[in-house]
Amino acid sequence: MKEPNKISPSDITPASVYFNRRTFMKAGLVAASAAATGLVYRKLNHVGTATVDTPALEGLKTSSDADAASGFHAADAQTPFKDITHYNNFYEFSTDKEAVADASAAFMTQGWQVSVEGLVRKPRAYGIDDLLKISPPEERVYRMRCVEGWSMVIPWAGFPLSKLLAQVEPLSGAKYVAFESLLDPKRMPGQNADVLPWPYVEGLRMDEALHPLTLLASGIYGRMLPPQDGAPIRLVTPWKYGFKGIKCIVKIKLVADQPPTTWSTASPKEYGFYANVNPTVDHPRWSQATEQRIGESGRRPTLMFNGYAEQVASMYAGMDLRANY
Ligand SMILES: Nc1nc2c(c(=O)[nH]1)N[C@H]1C(S)=C(S)[C@@H](COP(=O)(O)O)O[C@H]1N2
Ligand SMILES: [Mo]
Repeated sequence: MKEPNKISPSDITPASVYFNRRTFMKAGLVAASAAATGLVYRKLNHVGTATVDTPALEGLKTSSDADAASGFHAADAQTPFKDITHYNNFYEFSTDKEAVADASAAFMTQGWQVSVEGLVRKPRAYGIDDLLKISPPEERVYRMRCVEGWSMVIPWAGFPLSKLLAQVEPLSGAKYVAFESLLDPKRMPGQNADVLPWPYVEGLRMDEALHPLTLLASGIYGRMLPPQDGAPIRLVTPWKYGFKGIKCIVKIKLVADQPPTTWSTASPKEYGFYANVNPTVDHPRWSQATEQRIGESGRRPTLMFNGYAEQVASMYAGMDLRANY
């Protein structure tokens, strides 16, 4: 999903290629697949060089089938930890999904602060430890559908954004929540390239921000988030395309007007503010009707609101979802 005129085929690995390579590896056909294309050979040498070893989260409240009705626990098979942490979109580090893990491995989050400000009664700069103490981590197993047409099932750990917003007490004029990622080109080398405007920014309407599915995530698979997945804190909105899930958040601002978002600024005809998963509204350059679930062969149908219609559809009643893509 790079800006159209900046796409370089050499640094993109389509999900199908990635999947096929993993299959080849499992089948012991590494040499055969490597011989087939130079691209695959180059990539193969890269896979698995980064280690991921973050501390376990304390006091995690695990989810179960009983949480399925609320959407908190998808029954789908969970994507392996290895794939969640080695197939990443995180342009601050690299536009090559498989290079992000290595490129971000040394990223430090000590002393992290998140400023919560704007139209609130009690603005506050939270140290990350205080922020995480707002509520014990809860496991949420969510489907994640990237706008590019691949998907995963991720066991996140985090707490509802609504709990943080309750602490700062929104004023009645607050209609949207604007999020901002860290801006620090020294620590995020991808920010030295103008592939996107920096810092990465995102936004939600207030009712979306307060929805119980909306998570501030600090972990996956019961461990603290590794850098490539957005440490120390990132947003997760499972009924929206993955790019809404802004990583490495440093600012949360409550505002009156719809805030700018990175992808809709970079390519407004292709990416909108809402970004609700919708199999009937195609991307201008590809269909959104189906998706490649990482680890599966073949494509599966994409579900309206990514399968969360029961929980979220009422928020968009009467809205033209084709105009508000
Ligand atoms: N700051 C920031 N957040 C980001 C991105 C990014 O490039 N920078 N990429 C987005 C996209 S396109 C996706 S699909 C998800 C990927 O999250 P994951 O790598 O943890 O699976 O992160 C989103 N959040
Ligand atoms: Mo994405």
